[in-house]
Amino acid sequence: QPVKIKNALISVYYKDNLEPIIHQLNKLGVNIYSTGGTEKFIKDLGVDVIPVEDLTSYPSILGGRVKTLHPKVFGGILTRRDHEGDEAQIAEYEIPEIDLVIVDLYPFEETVKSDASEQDIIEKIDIGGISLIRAAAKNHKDVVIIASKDDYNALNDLLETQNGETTLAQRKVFARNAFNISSHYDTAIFNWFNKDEDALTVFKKSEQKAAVLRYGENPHQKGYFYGDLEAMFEKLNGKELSYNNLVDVDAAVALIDEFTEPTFAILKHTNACGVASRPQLFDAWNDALACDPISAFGGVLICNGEVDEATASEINKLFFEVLIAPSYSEEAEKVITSKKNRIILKRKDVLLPNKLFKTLLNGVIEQDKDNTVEGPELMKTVTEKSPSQQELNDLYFANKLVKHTKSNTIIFAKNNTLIASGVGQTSRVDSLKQAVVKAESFGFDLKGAVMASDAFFPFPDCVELASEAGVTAILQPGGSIKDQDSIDMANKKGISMVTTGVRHFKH
Ligand code: 93A
Repeated sequence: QPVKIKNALISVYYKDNLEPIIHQLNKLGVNIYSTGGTEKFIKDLGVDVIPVEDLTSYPSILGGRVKTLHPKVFGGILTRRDHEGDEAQIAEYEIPEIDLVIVDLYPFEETVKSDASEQDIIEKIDIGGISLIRAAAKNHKDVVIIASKDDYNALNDLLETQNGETTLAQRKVFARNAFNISSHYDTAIFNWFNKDEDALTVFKKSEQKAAVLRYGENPHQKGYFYGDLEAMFEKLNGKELSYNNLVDVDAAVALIDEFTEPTFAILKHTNACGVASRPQLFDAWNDALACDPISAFGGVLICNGEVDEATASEINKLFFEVLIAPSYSEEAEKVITSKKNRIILKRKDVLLPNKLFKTLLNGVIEQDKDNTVEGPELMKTVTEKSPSQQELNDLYFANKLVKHTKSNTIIFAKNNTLIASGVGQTSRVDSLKQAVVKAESFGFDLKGAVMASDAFFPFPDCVELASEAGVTAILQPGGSIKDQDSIDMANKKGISMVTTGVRHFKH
């Protein structure tokens, strides 16, 4: 149904482009109600305007915080024109029906961008204006809402061509635009409140004991830990664990728990740069370190058995960040706690959660931990040649490492020792090349080494390069449409390959 505009309420922050509309409304004989600055602007154009204070019988109070928030204003906007009860009340309280509302909100986003003070920003949270927009848009059946300058031209055209009348379809489009404006406006306010730390964090902090970390991943980022470190570790020595320490300690714990035989691992940035399993931890330490003594500098060290004095003395020669072990002999503890900054943790036996969470976009993703690692019984030989018992053992060892190393991952192992790895490269063949270069630079002979890959080979190039480097057995999940090409290459090179059917991405 066409509605003819009789009464308008105009309250705009920026007055530009409003003039032609005022003249049109004036020509159509529309009564104009308006707020302080807007009222003055209209009066200065020589057009009659009624101050909203005359309607409400209240002045603008609290420095302008309350100027249109009044039943005489909102009653006039929200009243249902064909509703008996509404009509009776409107008449009883002498409320004029307002059928056009024009608002330009306080410029909140602009104020935030201008580096204003917090108080100035808060003052720019529009209350009355946003309420006018919501009310008029809700009642678009009878009311035209213009909530932004973008709709001025459309309104002007309608006033000119339709003699002050609008159709329901037109009013509905204006209402839709209005809610676009109001939702965007509230999102901007939310984003400003949310900029330092999200509300959830504040809530959690009051509920749980959160450890305030020195900083996050970098010194300009704040960091917190929610959890109970004391339940997991007894700290024998050293400074507070940093954000990055915690991330590495988490990776170290997950890795070492793959092993039952005495094992030492050295991690940097969550990836292992040295791992060895030996009957004696002393040997495991020395052989783990030999894998890449350069990367080991400043690393996180972990083992799964008691550290004795001889091992502690060896470890003590290295500069490291954190050492984690289930126990230390009395003499070992004395040796290893002699330097004040090194963090020495005694790990307690606690069950860890089986879920992983990560924030991303505007939410959180959750997944189960990767809880499987395929041993020899789950490896399927796909080549003419089968791996030897030693190779099977080494493939198992390498598969454990693959699972805990950032994709794309290539692991070279020999005699229960990590020889070299290629980590986090964007192509698998680059990871492989990185591993070959690393192995060679630390003097390892890859002859007889095994190779494990976290995901399938899309092309036979990895198999070819590995065999040329000396690798004699390969483990991969399989599942590429070109698996056969890689198998053919292994056969051609006279080496063995097993598939596990299980991929171990870690992104
Ligand atoms: O402070 S408010 O939230 N309180 C109100 O009651 C109110 N009514 C309109 N701000 C309010 N407005 C806003 O005032 C409008 O959204 C517009 O941005 C501005 C226009 O003020 P003036 O006409 O005095 O320049």
